[in-house]
Amino acid sequence: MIHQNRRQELLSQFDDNCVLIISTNPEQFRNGDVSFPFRPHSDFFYLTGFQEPEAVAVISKDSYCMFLRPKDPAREIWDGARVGLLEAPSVLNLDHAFDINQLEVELTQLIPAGHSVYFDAKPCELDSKLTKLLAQYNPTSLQMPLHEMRLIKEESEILTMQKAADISCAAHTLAMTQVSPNMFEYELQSVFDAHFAKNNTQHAYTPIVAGGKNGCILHYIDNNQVLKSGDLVLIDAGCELDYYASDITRTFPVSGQFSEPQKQIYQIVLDAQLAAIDSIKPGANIHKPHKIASDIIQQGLEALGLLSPKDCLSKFYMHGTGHWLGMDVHDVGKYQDNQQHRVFEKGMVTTVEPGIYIRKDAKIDPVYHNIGIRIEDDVLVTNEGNTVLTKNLIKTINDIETLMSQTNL
Ligand SMILES: [Mn+2]
Repeated sequence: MIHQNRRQELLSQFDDNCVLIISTNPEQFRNGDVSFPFRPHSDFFYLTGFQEPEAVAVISKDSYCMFLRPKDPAREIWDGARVGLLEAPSVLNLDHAFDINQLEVELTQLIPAGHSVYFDAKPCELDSKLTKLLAQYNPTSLQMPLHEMRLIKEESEILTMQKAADISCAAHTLAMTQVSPNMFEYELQSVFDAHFAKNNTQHAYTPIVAGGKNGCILHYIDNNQVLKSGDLVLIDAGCELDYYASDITRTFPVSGQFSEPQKQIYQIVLDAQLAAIDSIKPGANIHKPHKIASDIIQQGLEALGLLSPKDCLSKFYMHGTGHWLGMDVHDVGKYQDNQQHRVFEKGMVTTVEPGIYIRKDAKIDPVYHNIGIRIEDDVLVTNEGNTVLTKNLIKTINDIETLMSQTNL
C-alpha cells in the first residue's frame, strides 16, 4: 500500500497523459562470475517495493505494469525463487506483468499516442535499451518530483532510519569498548561487520577506520594499519537497514585518554557540531549549520594560534557540514532553489559532520600534527526543531574517557 500511495502522489504532480518509466539497478559482478549481493535502485524500490534485478516499471494514471524476469526453475535452483509473471500482479499490485525479454516488443504498446514519457537513464545495459526504445517520445526527467518526495521522510521511513541509527550507535559504542593499542584498523572494523551482520543489516558505505594520520585522509578505506597508543582513531561507519542508511562518525583515543592538544581540537569540533545541530529547524536556511560550524572552528583554531584571521579555513576544514540522508547515504533532493540555499522542512534528514584535519606541517606546532577529528550525527527535522536520531551514542570527552576507562582494562 505504501508504494501505491507513493506512485499516486508522484502521478498527481504530472498531467493526465503521462507515462513514468523506471528501471532497477543492474546486477554487478565483483570478479569473474562472482556477483555482489543485489541491491535494487532506491528510486525503483521506493515506488515498487520490488527487490529482483532486471525489472522496469511503467506507471501511468490508468495502469501500473512491470516487465520482470519470468520463472525459470533451472536458474531458481541456483539463484533462488523469482516472483514470476503469474504471481507478480497480486504480489506487486500490478495491472499486468510482462516478460522482461519482451521489452522491445511490448513497451511502446503501453504508451498511448500523445502521451508524454518521463524517464532517466542510468549507465547500464537495460537503460541503454530503454533509451533507444523511448527516443521517439523525447522523454523528460522525473527525478525532480520523485527526489523531492524521497527527501521528505514518511513516518515508516523515519522508524526504519531510527532503527538503523540505533544499530550503528550500538556498534560505535562496542568499538569504543573493544579498541586496544596495537590492534589493526581492520580488527576494529570487524566489530562493525559483526554487529551489522547480527542485526540483519550491512554497511551503508565502505567504512573508514583511520588511526592517527590516516584520520586526515578524508576517504581513507584501506583500514590496514596498526592503531597506536597516543593516537586517535576516526571511525565513519553506518549500517543500512531495509534500504535506509545511517551515517555516523566518532573519533576517540586508542588508549582511552585524550592528550591535551587532542582535547583542544576535539572540543572545538564538538562545540561546532552542537551549535550546528541547534540551528536546524523548519524554516532555517540549510547553509546555516555549515556557517555556524565554520565560524566556531575558525575562532577555535585562531585562539590556539593555528590559524590567522587571513588564513583560509579550508586548510583544516575542507568539506561541507552535512548532506541529505535516506535510502542513499548521500541522499537525493536539491540543496538549492533558484541558486539560493533552501530551508529545512519537517521530515528531512541531514547529517551534521564538522571536522578538523591537521596534517604534518613544519609551520605547525608538532603536538597538533596528524590530529584528524570528525563528529557526525544524523538529524531529523521535526515540527519543533529537530531530533538527533543518533543521540544514543556518546561524544563528550568526559563520556568517552569514562566509558573507555571502565571497559578497556
Ligand atoms: Mn556523512
